Amino acid sequence: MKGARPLQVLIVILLLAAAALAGCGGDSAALPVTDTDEPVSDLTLTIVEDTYIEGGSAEGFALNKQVAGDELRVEIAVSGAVNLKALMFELDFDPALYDPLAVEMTGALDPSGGEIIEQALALDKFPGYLAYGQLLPRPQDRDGFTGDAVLAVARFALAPDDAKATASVPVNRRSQGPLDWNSETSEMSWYYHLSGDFNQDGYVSVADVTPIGQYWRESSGGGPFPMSDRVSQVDYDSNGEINMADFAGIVRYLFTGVVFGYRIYGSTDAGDYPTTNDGPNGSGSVLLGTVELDDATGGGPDRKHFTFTVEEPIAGAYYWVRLYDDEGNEGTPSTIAGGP
Ligand SMILES: [Ca+2]
Ligand SMILES: [Ca+2]
Repeated sequence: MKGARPLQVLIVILLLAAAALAGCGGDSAALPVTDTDEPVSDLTLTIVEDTYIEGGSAEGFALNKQVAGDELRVEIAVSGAVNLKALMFELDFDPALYDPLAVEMTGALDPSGGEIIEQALALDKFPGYLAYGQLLPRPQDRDGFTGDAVLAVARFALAPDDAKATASVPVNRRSQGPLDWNSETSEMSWYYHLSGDFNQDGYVSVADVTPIGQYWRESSGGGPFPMSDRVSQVDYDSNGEINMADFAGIVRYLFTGVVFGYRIYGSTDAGDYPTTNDGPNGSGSVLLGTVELDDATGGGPDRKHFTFTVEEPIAGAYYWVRLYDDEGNEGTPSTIAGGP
């Protein structure tokens, strides 16, 4: 169903698709479909790789679209699923035509009626883009869905919006981490801090829903998790438990990142440390080197960790590191370390 075809042709196709799904376990109720002269342009569905977490697979995914009054209803259907434990997708659409209202799961992913984690991401600052994830809690410990079903329904108002924004390096306070300086070895070290980037790939996206599911309901037993443990990165609000509240990190910082790594700065004057998270380094600061995200130790079950050795340290100098992106923009600095 590509291009702006006459709507009546489209509706016939949609009804056929809905009928086929109804016989295959899809449980979504049919909405009354009304004629309209509004053009219906395509939505582009991208299935995110984490859909296939823990051995899940599927033959295919399809969008089934219906226009009902001034609302567009889009079913996301899977066919030939085997042991499927998640559905994560991105939808790109023309924001001049569609304004997202909601995405709702059908419950089909768990036929036993158990809990399903879900999160929809459609933000005013990123028009034309919607991301959504649902997954079974702790997918590593259980079986998934097998068969054909409608897994989610997205609803859009037929309404205008603005242009899509681009990704940016983090400049938020929550992305600030502590920097350690060892004056004996002239080595600095720090843990990865990019708020919302729970899978530590340098970018906040719908795939960051997955670690929440993997650590679902995990508790520290009191207080924050140890910073060396990856779960501390997933615990957005640092309350020592992984739950719904931690989705806020993805919602708040969606598209933050595209991070290359860290730039390492030094100065003999503490006044060169940036005064704001997006502010410049002082004129006396020196770029000592860079560390790429891929240079980290850790990853997997551990929080990413970085080290940098200063070749010719100056006694009493101050140090800090900053994330930077592919355009050279610099983000939130670490805390300042060193000094007399
Ligand atoms: Ca990420
Ligand atoms: Ca938490």
